[in-house]
Amino acid sequence: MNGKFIDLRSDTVTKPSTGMRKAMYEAEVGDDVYKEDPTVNELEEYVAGLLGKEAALFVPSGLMGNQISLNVHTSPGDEVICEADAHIFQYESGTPAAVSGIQLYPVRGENGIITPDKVEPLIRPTSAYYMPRTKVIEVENTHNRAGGTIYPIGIIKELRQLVDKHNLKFHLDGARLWNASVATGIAPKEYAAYFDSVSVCLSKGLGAPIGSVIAGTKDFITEAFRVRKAWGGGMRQVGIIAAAGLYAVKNNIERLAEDHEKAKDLAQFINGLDNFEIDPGLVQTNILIFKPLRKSVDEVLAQAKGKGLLLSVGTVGSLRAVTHMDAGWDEIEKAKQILSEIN
Ligand code: TLP
Repeated sequence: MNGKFIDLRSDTVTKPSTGMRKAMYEAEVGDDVYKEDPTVNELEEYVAGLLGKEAALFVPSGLMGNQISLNVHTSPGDEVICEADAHIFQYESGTPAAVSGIQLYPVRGENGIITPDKVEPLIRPTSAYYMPRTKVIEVENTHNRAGGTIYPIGIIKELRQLVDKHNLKFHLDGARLWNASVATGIAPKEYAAYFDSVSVCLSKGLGAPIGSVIAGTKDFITEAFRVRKAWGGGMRQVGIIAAAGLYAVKNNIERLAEDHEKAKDLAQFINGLDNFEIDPGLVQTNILIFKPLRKSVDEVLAQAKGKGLLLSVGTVGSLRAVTHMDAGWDEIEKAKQILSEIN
């Protein structure tokens, strides 16, 4: 809860729990620019293990995790294929172009999912020296703007075959990979096995105040470490926040199932109202995207806020609600009441 509000704008709004703060207080620290922070080292090893990768790197944000990964895989003038609603395309401030000198080639997927038949025609022929060079395919699991949809592992496998066929790299924006894993029972490392680099977040549903981790081969991480420093992301006694991340991955993954139940319950309720449109079948994890039928998005946001409920904007013309650990069942019941009063 954000003060008097029921805050469903995002799963980033959670506050560190008492247990998490205790872990932060007690964390052993050192200078991480020298790789001497034992808590950061432990977090990186732990997450590398969860993802079945050789090595990992703690970074301040999901954006930096994605953008360092893309930078390492490319040279200026190269191209990355992604879905049209991908976070790297919609919400990362044009960083691929501004910082790495690369361009994105977005392709519209179905509910955020792109399939090899849509992607392969976009891969530039290596003989076409006058075209950008395709270097990376990027996918997002779960897919934020599509409403937390889960990438079918079969499609990931097929995309990997395409990546190998064309000698590309495969990056996963796994900000909410934990949600996909809990919803399907497919282990994070099973998903991660298909990718050259994976970025996961600690500050979304897991409740840490800050931080993401990227993982890949030792060589990839060595280069990522260099880029992180070059971009001003070298951190010092940062074990104090890595401890929160470690606490989050050790304690808060399994409980995401409850957030998924809350989201499904809320989606069923919204589906029964005549002032909104939602496809409850698309609510597979903790994100709901729904359309107001009688009012504009801005009007609903304002009216809901006036009644104590914070929502955010989804895709064009739609609203977003995200369930998380700081909004329990009571808050979900109150949110339902407020939504039913919006007319
Ligand atoms: N998403 C935020 C906003 O930027 C929209 C949110 O509230 O959902 N990948 C994905 C799939 C994300 O959803 C986000 C954050 C990021 C990357 C970036 O993470 P941060 O905010 O840590 O840079």
